Amino acid sequence: MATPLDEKIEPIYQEVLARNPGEIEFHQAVREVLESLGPVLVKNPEFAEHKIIERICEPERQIIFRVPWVDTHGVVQINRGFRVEFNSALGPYKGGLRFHPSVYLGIIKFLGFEQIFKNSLTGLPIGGGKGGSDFDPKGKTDGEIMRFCQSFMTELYRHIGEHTDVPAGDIGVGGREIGFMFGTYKRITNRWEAGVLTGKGLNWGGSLARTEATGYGAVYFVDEMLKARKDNFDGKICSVSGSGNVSIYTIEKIQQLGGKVVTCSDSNGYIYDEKGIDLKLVQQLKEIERRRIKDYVNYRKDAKYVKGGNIWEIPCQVAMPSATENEINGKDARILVENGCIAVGEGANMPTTPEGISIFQGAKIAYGPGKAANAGGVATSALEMQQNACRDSWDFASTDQKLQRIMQNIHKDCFEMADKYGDPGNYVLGANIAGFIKVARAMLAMGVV
Ligand code: NDP
Ligand code: 2IT
Repeated sequence: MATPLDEKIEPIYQEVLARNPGEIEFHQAVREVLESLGPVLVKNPEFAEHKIIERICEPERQIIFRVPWVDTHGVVQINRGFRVEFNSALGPYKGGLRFHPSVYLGIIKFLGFEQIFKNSLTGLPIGGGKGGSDFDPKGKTDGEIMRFCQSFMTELYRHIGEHTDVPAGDIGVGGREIGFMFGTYKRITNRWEAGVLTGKGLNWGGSLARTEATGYGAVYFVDEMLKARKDNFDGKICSVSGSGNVSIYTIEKIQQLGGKVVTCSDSNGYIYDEKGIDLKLVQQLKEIERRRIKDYVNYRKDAKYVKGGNIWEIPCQVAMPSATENEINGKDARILVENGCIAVGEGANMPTTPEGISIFQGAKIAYGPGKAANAGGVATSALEMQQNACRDSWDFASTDQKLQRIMQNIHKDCFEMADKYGDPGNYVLGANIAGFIKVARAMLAMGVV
């Protein structure tokens, strides 16, 4: 039931499949963008002539390296590290690092590919890249995390830099890991180069509001989608998945805007708290004590923990998937729509399968794809780079205000582009085309490089 590709684009997609065998998440991300680009080639034949799509689908550089480290028991462990520098037409490669056992090249390439268009949508001068490792941080001591990060950076340092490639966090990488990696970079290079990493600590070059930015930004985006339908968050029952960085600040902002969040989760199960999630408790368990979400019910007796289970069966009006890719499939999307869901905003990257997306679109609910809805994180990373470049630090309120304005602009660009291309309200089309055109024009201007 996939949307057919334009006849000029189908062979490009076939070539991507043939050149990148087995990388199913990368194929999925590429296909979703290519499905939107047919009409763009009609209006801009020069993009086809200069093979812009073919070039955009091929990373500029892919780095894979060994990461050896020694665990608490003195045993040598070996992981694999990745950095895919996908596209630098708009600025230095920019994108997070993911530490999760599921990481392989196909995951990093899907994330890097999405990042190109997301970063373009922010309107800030950042190219697209992504990296990470199949290292599993769960159950590791602080010492093990530090030794892993040091080994990882011992190779990565030679590929990054404030004008070259600027990593940040993603799943499994937060402030603690960025600190260990920055320390190693500083030691090896003998440079206090703040702009080489974002998501830094607040007293050593980090930006206020970066921690909150992805979640806050995703809620600002959904708020804009609701406003476009003369609606708002007030009194809405909301479902959020995950209980990490993005989920926590998504919950916080929804609550500030008057919505009621009744779920959160981790990879083992979900919490249903009909009275509304107690965010302070989630923060205590996850940010401070690094425990599992099931412990929530030890402190909130009316809440339920469902092991395994399907979080999307809980009725809600707004769903914000904020854990990982492909967490909402066609069946889940159907259940959400049947239960009265009117808006979906993706805090995670590619959390909805192609079938799920077509169900949301068929039902004409407001569906905000990740590359638009979760762009607030990387946008605020770019604001962190701006502060680093002028050795300044801005207050929370003004940084948050810039974030809000950026999300409003992204919404406007996607909305207007969908209108212009004849499918009003289709944020997938709007985001893909608006993100693509900026990169394509820059690539054209720079010649065949
Ligand atoms: P965290 O590591 O802070 O939290 C991840 C959360 O998602 C945890 O609750 C985790 O549960 C759950 N999760 C991770 N992998 C899986 C899986 N395979 N199945 C089920 N649950 C899973 O990561 P973030 O909050 O930073 O990232 C969440 C999503 O947001 C990702 O898709 C990321 O790419 C995206 N994103 C993040 C940005 C950022 O600034 N951090 C910016 C834009 C997008 P468990 O502990 O059990 O693994
Ligand atoms: O997916 C993402 O946009 C991120 N993980 C944030 C990247 C960044 O550079 O802040």
